[in-house]
Amino acid sequence: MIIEKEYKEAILNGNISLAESLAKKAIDDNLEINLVIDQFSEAIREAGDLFEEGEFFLPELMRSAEAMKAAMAILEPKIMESKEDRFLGKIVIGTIEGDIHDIGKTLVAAIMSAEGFEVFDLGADVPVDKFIDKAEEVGAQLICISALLTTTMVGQKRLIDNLKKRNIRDKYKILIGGAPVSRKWVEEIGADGSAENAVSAVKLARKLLEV
Ligand code: B12
Repeated sequence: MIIEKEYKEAILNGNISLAESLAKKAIDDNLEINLVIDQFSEAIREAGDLFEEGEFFLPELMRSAEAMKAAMAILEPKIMESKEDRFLGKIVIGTIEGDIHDIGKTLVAAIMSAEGFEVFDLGADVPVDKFIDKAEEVGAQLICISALLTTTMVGQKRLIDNLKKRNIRDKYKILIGGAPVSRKWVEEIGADGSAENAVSAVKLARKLLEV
């Protein structure tokens, strides 16, 4: 995907006001919100690549993330404006313990909610059992676990193992996601699926729950 220069500039320079004005302009110009989010997402991934290559240090990555979050704060209410007037089921979502990456998870939650799911967003750094307890409490059908670090994705496995120990694995569909998640990992831990972006996550959720 080609990232438009301005989006790249806003995120890579951690320019919050430029990121905000691009988001506002996108809304004013009636651009397709998902495509705008894709632009910002690609730009932040590029920041991640620069960090990995040692071109960016943590403070720069953090500034990029702040610019991304500022843009998302403007775009997310727009997603909710198109909220469907229907109830498709209940979803518990969060980022796994030890992991504070919440931009992608929040996006998945917003799009699920706009589609008509009731979403219980537990935030980031969520202990495994908190997902399960919440799902039991609200009678959810789907548990969505985000992990962005290779060191925290083991929590996705632990959650499924704990469901099995409590003899309630079959009560829920489990979707996992985040940059390090592969098809192989989905199979290895016995999750029901994964999606590489929020729009495919919603499609898969509807397919799995047959709603
Ligand atoms: C932004 C960012 C940060 C921000 C996070 C801000 C925040 N509040 O979220 C800050 C600067 C704080 C940060 C910190 C760290 N980060 Co960081 N970070 C990133 C970065 C650049 C982008 C992540 C992001 O927001 N992407 C944009 C969103 C829209 O995309 P997404 O998260 O992938 O989500 C989409 C899909 O994955 C999917 N999805 C996501 N969740 C789910 C869940 C389900 C159920 C489903 C179905 C789908 C789904 O849908 C989403 C929407 O389309 C990534 C690079 C990358 N390639 O991912 C590195 C990255 C994840 N970080 C990395 C690292 C190492 C760290 C730190 C450990 C650095 C450090 N030394 O301290 C810390 C971790 C702290 C912690 N304990 O969590 C590494 C991880 C390497 C690894 N293999 O584990 C990466 C890959 C960078 C790199 N290339 O080195 N980070």
